[in-house]
Amino acid sequence: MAFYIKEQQNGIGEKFNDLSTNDKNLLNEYFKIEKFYRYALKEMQAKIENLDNYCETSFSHNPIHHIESRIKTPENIIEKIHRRGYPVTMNSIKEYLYDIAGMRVVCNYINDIYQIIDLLSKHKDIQIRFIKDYIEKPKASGYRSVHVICDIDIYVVGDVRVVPIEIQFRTIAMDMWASLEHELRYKSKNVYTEEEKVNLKKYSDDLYNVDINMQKLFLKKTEGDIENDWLWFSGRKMDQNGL
Ligand code: 0O2
Repeated sequence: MAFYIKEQQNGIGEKFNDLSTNDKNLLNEYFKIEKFYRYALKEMQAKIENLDNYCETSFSHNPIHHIESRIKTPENIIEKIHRRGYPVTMNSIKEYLYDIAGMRVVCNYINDIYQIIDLLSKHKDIQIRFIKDYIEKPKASGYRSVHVICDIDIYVVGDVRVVPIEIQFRTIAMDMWASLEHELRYKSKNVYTEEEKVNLKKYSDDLYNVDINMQKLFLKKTEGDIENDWLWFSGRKMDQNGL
């Protein structure tokens, strides 16, 4: 079977030798549209960077610390389709896999996360499908982030493509915990005792308390300054902790 030529040139074609013919056919089809996920990530990154720059020039505050992005690997696409029991078809990729294009936006303060989400939701070429708020309701592991699953319109030579993206919003502290825990436990086969699980969750809770206290300090120190306008910019009303 003629496997996708770019993959062969990159020397990773062999990685797929163990896949069934159905899986290989699906990946061949998927590779034809993979570029749209990359375009979507670039467009989204530009939008979020522009928002950050606007906030810097208008309010002397950068809500965003840094941005990372990735395209889900072909192996993980196939793995997720099988794990979820979806038919091995392009339709499953288009209808059910929202996280092929994945972006991580690491913010300075918790409040920045919600402000940026509110501002993004006002873009006419972005449609939010749903939000999973793991800050309001952390996972049992202690994982905290807000996942925004949205569609972005991509204009390609006279055509409009609607491409889904999963954006994970977190603070620096949440990112620190999630990155280490991702290696240590989430994606590892290591076995954890109850005590170790409780400790990992406690470290996440401790970091959350630091986030809240840093947020309070930021609010106190910018009270009455022009920077404080940032807190009301998207029209979001916050409680006295700035959340
Ligand atoms: P990676 O390597 O980060 O890309 P599913 O995607 O099927 O696993 P679901 O319900 O669609 O699950 O998504 P969920 O659980 O809302 O979010 C999945 C993503 O959130 C993961 O992506 C992780 O990035 C992150 N995540 C969720 N739970 C945890 C956790 O307990 N610890 C850490 N460190 N990260 C978590 P991927 O694709 O599984 O992995």
